[in-house]
Amino acid sequence: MTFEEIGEWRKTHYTNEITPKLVDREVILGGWVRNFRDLGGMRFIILQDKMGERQITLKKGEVSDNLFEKSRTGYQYCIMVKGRVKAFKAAPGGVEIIPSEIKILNQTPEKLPIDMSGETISELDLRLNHRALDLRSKRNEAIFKIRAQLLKGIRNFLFERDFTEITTPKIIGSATEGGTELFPIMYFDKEAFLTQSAQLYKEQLSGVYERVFEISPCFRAEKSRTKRHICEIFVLDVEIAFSDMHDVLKLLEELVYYIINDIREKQMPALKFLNMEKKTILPEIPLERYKYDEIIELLKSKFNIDMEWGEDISTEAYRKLGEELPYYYYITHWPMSIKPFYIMPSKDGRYSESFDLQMGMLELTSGGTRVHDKQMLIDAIESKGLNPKSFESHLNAFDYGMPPHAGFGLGVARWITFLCGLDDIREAVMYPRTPDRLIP
Ligand code: AMO
Repeated sequence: MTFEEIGEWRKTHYTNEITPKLVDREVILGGWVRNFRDLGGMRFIILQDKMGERQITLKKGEVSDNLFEKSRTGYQYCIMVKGRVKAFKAAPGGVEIIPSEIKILNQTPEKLPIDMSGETISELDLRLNHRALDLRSKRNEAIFKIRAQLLKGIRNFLFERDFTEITTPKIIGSATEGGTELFPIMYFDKEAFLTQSAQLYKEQLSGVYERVFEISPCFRAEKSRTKRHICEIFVLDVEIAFSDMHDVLKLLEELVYYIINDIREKQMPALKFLNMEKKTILPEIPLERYKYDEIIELLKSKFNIDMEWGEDISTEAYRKLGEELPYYYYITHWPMSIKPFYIMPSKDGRYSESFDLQMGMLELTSGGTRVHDKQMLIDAIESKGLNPKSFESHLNAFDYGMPPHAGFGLGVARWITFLCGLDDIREAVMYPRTPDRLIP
């Protein structure tokens, strides 16, 4: 088989644009063979592209023998088709294309490494090994349409509210927050790190642009092999000057509402494909707010789980919470002892002006009011056993009129996992990074 060149051919439309309005028009489509059916005198190719699919119909005698022969294509062949649009109610989009020419641009082996027929879902690791192919499945089309809508919706929502999109360095000279393990890298002849969070930069920039956000990768060197953890995460970071945690709680619940509404309005077919149209529904806002102490009491009274005050909530306890509160809710006022140095203590210094946004058992977001007083920040850094010297350049920003500010960080893949009803966070990322996966 020789592979054909595209030559002068250019796509005139995406598949979704081929509607009954175009009947009798000649069009050129390009994409991949999702399915090929041979009924003897009739052959059907389902051609997919990034926007959807359409049926190419060949009837023996109606198309040339040559073309009829050439149409014998395998799963995921890359082809272009020139043909006329014909109305046909039973086909996708209510149309079919009667081809006059087909170009086979690339072939595939007879047996693909994963199921692309849509009849079964191959095992996730196998799919991830062949991700560029796997991403062409209908399931992934739905997941990543929802993800794209979510990212677009976040930007629209925040731009409408006067936020400035910032970009901050991902290569850093010293630890951002302490706590989480960092990935060291070589920066010429010096050691540097991949950033774990945009935290310090977004705080500094809230002192310039007042309302800022960034959607960017952060790197977590945790060897957590769970269905909720990955090593390269994509985080929506938001920071707002002249505000405190309560303003942020309000903004975040409005964002959650806006995004779910937007996805339901614009991506209902994708939600339906994933069987999520009755599960990914609008939350009632304001969301319920529980204090850390109330959660501890609830765990004790309902599930007889004894937690030491000041402990983080265990996975098992979160699981129970997810049964009791299977929706979006906030947990606020965490013990200061388990919060990072930049979080503002409450009036009762054992607590902090901090919160998590939960979806059932899953933590989607953490955030809070920040310390904006330099000396207080230095003391907090020391009290966490860190050295203020490593934060010198950050601390400098606090000499020049740093406003009170508050913000949050939201894990995009965690949210997609929930919105799409996925079992494993790796499905929500095009090329996930985990302790065991660096390729592809
Ligand atoms: P935190 O460390 O809680 O907060 O991260 C923010 C959100 O990112 C997601 N997340 C993860 N998702 C998948 N795999 C992981 N390993 C992982 N780690 C975190 C979670 C989490 O809620 N600087 C603060 C935010 C702030 O205060 O503004 C921070 O990074 O959804």
